[in-house]
Amino acid sequence: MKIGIVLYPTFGGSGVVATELGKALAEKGHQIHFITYSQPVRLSSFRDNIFYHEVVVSNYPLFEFQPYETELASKMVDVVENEGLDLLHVHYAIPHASAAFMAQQILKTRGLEIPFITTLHGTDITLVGKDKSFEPVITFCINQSNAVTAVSESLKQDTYEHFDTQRDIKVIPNFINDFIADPVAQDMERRRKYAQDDEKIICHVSNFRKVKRVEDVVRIFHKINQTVKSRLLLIGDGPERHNVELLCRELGTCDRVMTVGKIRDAANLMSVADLFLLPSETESFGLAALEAMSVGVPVVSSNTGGIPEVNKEGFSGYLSDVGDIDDMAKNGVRILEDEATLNQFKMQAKEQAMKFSLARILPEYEKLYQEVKERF
Ligand code: GMT
Repeated sequence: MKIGIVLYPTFGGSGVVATELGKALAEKGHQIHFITYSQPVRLSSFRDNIFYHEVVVSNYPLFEFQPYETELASKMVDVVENEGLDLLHVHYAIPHASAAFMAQQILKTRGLEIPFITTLHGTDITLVGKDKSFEPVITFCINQSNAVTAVSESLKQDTYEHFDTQRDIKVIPNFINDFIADPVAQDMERRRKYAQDDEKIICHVSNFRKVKRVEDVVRIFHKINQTVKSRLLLIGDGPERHNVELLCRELGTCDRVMTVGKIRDAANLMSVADLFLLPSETESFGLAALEAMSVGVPVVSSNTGGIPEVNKEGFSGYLSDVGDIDDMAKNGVRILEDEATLNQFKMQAKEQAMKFSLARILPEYEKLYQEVKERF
């Protein structure tokens, strides 16, 4: 099939999933056309069957706000017409689904019919979606999409709760392509760049937004470090970084905390870690936790949103109430305290992640594409 994928090209989970999905589909022989405003971060090199169409927004002085949605819809029309696409798959409701709807209507007037599938990723429903000013557009987009998917059962329920829709929402979880071969064996030389042999490495990856509660990460680490000598590896960047650095200074932990900023291949670096922390306020899925598990890193997380569908209590890690720093620290120590327990959790983390392997999830998308195409 010829598929147009519309996404946010950034480090965020929705962009990562959309890009990895496109790459995997291209490898299976589908022709993939990414449509977005800059090259997706996970699309680093040229590959067969992959095309990238950049949406350029004009900077006309009249526009106080640049009309991205209009430019995006126009680009979709252009790509569908000239590349002969079979369907559009948009990741994130706004403005991608609304632009897809507009493109679909424009194409109809030109004698072309194309279905679009919307994948809901979370913040479009749980955070942005709760902002009532977006509600009419999101409800409309959900109802007008030719198929809707959500990345977790929890997100599906949230969608029904916040929006006036009865339509069928198919849950297709996020996935992982690469798994570490042996979760227990660590590259000691590489590990020594971050910690001494008698120290554990605790890790967190996010966009450092409020919702991630990165200050909780620092506090949990600080408590664990009082029992188990460890280092904290922070990957990513965002609005809370400064506050996090201030907190490290206040707690006197700066010399044990490394903030490496945004990196393309976080999972590769995460493989040096022994524990991943994800204490988020809300999380529709928690792709970062799944990535950690895929490289054999157990997870201590909050029990909110879709996280319990990914992180299994007492198996791949532990879950606590949002903000319960003491419980999370206690669970971290439980995992890290002795080598046998840690190694068992590492193996189990990988085992749990394998339930979300690309090989399992990709056919679900392909089946949906076929169904939508036939139905349309
Ligand atoms: O977490 C973010 O702030 C980024 C956001 C995004 O839109 O990329 O992530 C959301 O989608 C990811 C991929 O499906 C999920 O793994 C994240 O849980 C979800 N974030 C939230 O729900 C806060």
